[in-house]
Amino acid sequence: MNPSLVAADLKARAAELGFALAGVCPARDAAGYPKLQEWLASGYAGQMHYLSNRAEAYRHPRSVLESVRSVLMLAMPYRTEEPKECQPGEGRISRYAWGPGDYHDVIHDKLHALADWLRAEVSGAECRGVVDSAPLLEREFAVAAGLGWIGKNTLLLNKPAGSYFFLAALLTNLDLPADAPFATDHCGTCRACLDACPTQAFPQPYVLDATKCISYLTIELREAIPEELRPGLGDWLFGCDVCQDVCPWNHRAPLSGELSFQPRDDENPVDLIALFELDDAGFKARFRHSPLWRSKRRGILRNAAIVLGNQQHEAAIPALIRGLNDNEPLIRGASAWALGKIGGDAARTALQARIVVEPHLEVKGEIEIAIGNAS
Ligand code: B12
Ligand code: SF4
Ligand code: SF4
Repeated sequence: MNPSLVAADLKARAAELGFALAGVCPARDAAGYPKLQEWLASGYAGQMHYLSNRAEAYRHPRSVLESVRSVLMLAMPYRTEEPKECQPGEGRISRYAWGPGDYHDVIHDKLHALADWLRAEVSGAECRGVVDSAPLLEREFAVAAGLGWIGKNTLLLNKPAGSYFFLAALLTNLDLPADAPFATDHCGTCRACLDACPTQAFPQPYVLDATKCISYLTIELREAIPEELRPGLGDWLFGCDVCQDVCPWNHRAPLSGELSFQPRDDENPVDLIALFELDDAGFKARFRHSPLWRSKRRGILRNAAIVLGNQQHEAAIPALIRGLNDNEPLIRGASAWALGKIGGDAARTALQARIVVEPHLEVKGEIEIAIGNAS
């Protein structure tokens, strides 16, 4: 086995599978580990306990593959159509999530193909492909493998490719020749992402307080979204692309031809009122294979109610009254808030009727406030 040839062939295979960037770095301690600890200690991870529960595992990629010697870092672009402007009653899904397939599934299939090829090519080769969910600081290893730099918005950026790509890694026990780490930062004096963030989620450049990030609020948070952050959600139903949309390096980012990443007809943008017609079975049928499944029906309808409240969309009142009578307290609370924002007789009457039978204390409180707002 000639390691240089194996690395070159591996990268060529990765390119055929749709990975636009590929680079190798040695498996070593994560230099960003102390920063990760600092970040967790600051409370910036909020309820993402899966990060702190296995913090120790982030120290070295051997916790992902015991025999690891090299890490092949990969990037797969997902930019497709441009987002259409939302009309009242419509909401936005982040570009990475609006397609018919979940990127974890799409990329795992490709990583399996790459791993099968490597095992067949080199006897004794061990490997494991990961995307997103393993304890690996993917952006840091991507910098080490020469893929780009971490921008002030904390995402990995590459001059020609921008940042609309997923990162993935193939860990192997082979000693492959390493690429040169990316040593420069091309953000310069720009601060477009920091200034544009609707919820001011960056306490300083290169640091994100996830508890304020719309992506966290709409996808990861299982509870009510803090009231002071709700207006910042604007039209965002799931995820947020603002700090990437404004980044100058994304203006010429390449397009992806991957069918699973093209927006579904009804998801650029989404009809929010129609979402309130979906019961559990209807929600499952529509979203089971989409990234939106992660938020479950209760999270998506919570978000939809907040967007409708932000839009003060009167035609949404019947849908929100449905939400006010839903089985899920989270949906009832958000719908009450939205009705309060829209206000008027119909909204107030519905809120007053609901408070009489509302069993949940927290939601009762939300309804009382909403009645005050609606008056
Ligand atoms: C948890 C998580 C989130 C959280 C927290 C995000 C975050 N920035 O950490 C939330 C839910 C908010 C989130 C949102 C999004 N995410 Co996310 N997320 C992750 C995940 C699973 C772990 C990230 C992590 O470990 N964070 C921990 C902290 C410590 O990282 P950090 O703040 O960036 O700190 C590092 C450096 O910035 C630096 N550092 C820290 N402090 C300081 C201070 C100074 C002064 C300096 C110089 C450096 C520095 O050191 C740290 C360690 O390396 C990764 C996948 C993975 N396994 O890596 C995907 C990942 C980062 N997410 C991704 C994406 C696409 C998104 C969204 C764009 C989705 C969307 N459209 O809604 C948004 C973008 C929001 C944003 N601006 O970051 C992609 C990013 C691809 C890319 N081009 O970079 C990843 C890599 C997933 C993937 N496999 O493709 N995500
Ligand atoms: S994803 Fe949106 S909310 Fe999160 S940091 Fe970027 S601009 Fe701010
Ligand atoms: S918007 Fe500007 S500061 Fe932010 S990541 Fe892009 S280049 Fe860097």
